[in-house]
Amino acid sequence: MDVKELSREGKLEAIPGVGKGIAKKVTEIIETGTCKRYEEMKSEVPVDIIQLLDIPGIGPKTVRLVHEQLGITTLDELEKAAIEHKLRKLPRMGAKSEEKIILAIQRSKEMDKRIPLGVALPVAEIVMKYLEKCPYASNVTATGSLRRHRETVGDIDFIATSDAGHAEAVIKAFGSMPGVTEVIGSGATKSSVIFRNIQIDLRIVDRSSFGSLLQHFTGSKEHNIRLREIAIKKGLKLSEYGIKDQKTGILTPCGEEEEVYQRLGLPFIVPELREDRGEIEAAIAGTLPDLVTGSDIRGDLHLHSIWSDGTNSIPELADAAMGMGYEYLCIADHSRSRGIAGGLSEERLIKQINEIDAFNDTIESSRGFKVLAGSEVDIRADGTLDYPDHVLEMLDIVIAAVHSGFDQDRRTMTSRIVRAIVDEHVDIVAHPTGRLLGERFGYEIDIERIIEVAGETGTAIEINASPQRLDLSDINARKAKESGVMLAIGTDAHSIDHLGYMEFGVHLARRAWLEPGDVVNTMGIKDLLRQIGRG
Ligand code: DGT
Ligand code: CA
Ligand code: CA
Repeated sequence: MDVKELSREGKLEAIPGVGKGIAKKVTEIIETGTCKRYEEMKSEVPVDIIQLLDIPGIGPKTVRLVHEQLGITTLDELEKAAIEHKLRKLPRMGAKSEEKIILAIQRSKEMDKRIPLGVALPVAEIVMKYLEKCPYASNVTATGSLRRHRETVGDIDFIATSDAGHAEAVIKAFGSMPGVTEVIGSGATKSSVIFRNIQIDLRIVDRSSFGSLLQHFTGSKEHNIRLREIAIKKGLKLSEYGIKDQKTGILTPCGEEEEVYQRLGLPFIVPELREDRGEIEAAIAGTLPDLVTGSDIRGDLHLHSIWSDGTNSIPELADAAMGMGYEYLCIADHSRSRGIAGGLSEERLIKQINEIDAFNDTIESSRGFKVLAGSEVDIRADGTLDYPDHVLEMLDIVIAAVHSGFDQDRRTMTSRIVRAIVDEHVDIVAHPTGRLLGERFGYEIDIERIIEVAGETGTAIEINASPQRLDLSDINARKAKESGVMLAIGTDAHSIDHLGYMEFGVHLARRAWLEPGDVVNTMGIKDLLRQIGRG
């Protein structure tokens, strides 16, 4: 139910965790758009100080301390004070906390520089459409880290071809694209601009060397350096212009990207693998993985409906999933402690399970599609689960996840999650690091230990495909695979529009070297339930 309605009816206190005090403030915010106490506090505290709270390890007490004692109001001031060892002299602070703060600020600054793929992709699409309409521009292609589907990108790199003598016209059109706020640099065949706060690079080449430039600009730099070494051993020189025979001095441009690999005696390596993480060795040995693709995915395992904080009904979600060619989906609404996210009480969950059963009866025979009754069960601060065993046993799939108490230390957080994983009811552990790209680093956790225990208990680990999370990361998902742990890709969709996030999850899985057999939702429903659920 809507919070506004609850407030009108005076029922806010029915939400777990909401008492008189909070209820009064919520009603005040609904009625006036703000809250008096908040406004009072805001006027007492400098605006900038709020951003200090975003730094992990810095709580309100520390902010108050550094503000009162040292007059610090900005991140830069805090960093400076830490570097000058002024913090360690404050009560309850020491050299260690000072170091932690410096590191956290540096990580936060680094994070501000990189753009989550989910933010960059729609921007790249706008630029792509514009360039494709430019006279004289052909083969417009996004390259760089975006083409490799890295979780975050530093900038967006485009290449295109143009008819001889017309490159400059394309470069000019690029610089005058509506929305460009700055032209950083511009030459005859290349240009860099700022568009929607993102740097966009463009390089124009002749059609004859398109493949060479595409390969070069796709990177990564580390992958390219390795390729150049291989070329040198063969008496060749690889560059963005082509491959030069060192003996004859003849440069042969590659029109297609495949030719670059071919001429180096290698099989084609897909962009997602080009990070120098063993792909060159695997290519030489002929052991490149047969990566999972979007069409291998037979269902989505993590969806929210209107029963908790989603915006679509179960039939609507099922309809959309069938439209995508899926065979099943798993409804995983929040559990009872997640009051703010509309978490389901035991009674409501049981009611939902019954409705899912009834719904399956209506569609099963006709279309062979199945809605699985799952739950995204909160892992409470002590590692226990948010529903009693007899309720968990009624579910097809139990997904366990942490949503609170992020400030627990590494050991506490790890043993908290481990306790949930060893619970026999838990089938999948979701977004294990809790990171939000561009917003929040994951909490401290011993991911190797989590993977080890998941392996021992046959628990799958989720790849959360929401572009905000992409958690596990590619590196950790690969570690999981190498430890024999199965991965479950779920979109964490809160509306039918989010079902398309599966693509992000699949690309991440490919960057993690996953093959169809490593991903539980490439299985048919029977195998899936036998593998992880109650089959
Ligand atoms: P990013 O933008 O930080 O997310 O990462 P990339 O990989 O898109 O890097 P970027 O935009 O600096 O350069 C695009 C590609 O150009 C890069 O992936 C490989 C190539 N490249 C750039 N610098 C070098 C270099 O110094 N040597 C070689 N071999 N290739 C380079
Ligand atoms: Ca780039
Ligand atoms: Ca670039």
